[in-house]
Amino acid sequence: MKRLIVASATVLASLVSLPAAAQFQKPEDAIKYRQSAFTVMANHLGRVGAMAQGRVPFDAKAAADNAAIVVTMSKLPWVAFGEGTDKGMPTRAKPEIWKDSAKVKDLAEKMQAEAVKFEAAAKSGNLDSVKAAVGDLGKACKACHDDYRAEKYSAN
Ligand code: ASC
Repeated sequence: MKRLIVASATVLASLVSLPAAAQFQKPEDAIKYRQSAFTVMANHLGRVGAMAQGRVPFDAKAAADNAAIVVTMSKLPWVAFGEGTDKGMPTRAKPEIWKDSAKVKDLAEKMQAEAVKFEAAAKSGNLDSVKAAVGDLGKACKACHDDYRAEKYSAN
């Protein structure tokens, strides 16, 4: 039993020390992962966006819960943009992402910072602050989409 625990711990240690890119066995896995993270993030931002637009009643607790999910998701996609993940399955990621990596990193960090502010606004329970923060976060999303997201999915 003890040996099994030691062996398991060794396997775990090697897993967590692997470079991030190695968490994906093939480009398709990375693309699927980042698309999934963006999808979940957009879904939970959208729920609060609907409140900000008055399409659904403002629920401060739900807004704060959704915002916390947005913050968590906002951290996840970036590791899945490693070299060689420009193709492997249909993607809207433009090739420029891998040429302008410093610019993309900056946009990604700005978006994450806006997500943190958005969560703070949601926690405040003030609808006007939430409206402003949803707008700012949406702009940070768009800043990257404008230059780095294609209109159409690639063929593969
Ligand atoms: C969203 C969402 C996006 C961004 C973008 C901002 O809610 O799903 O992709 O905001 O539309 O312009």
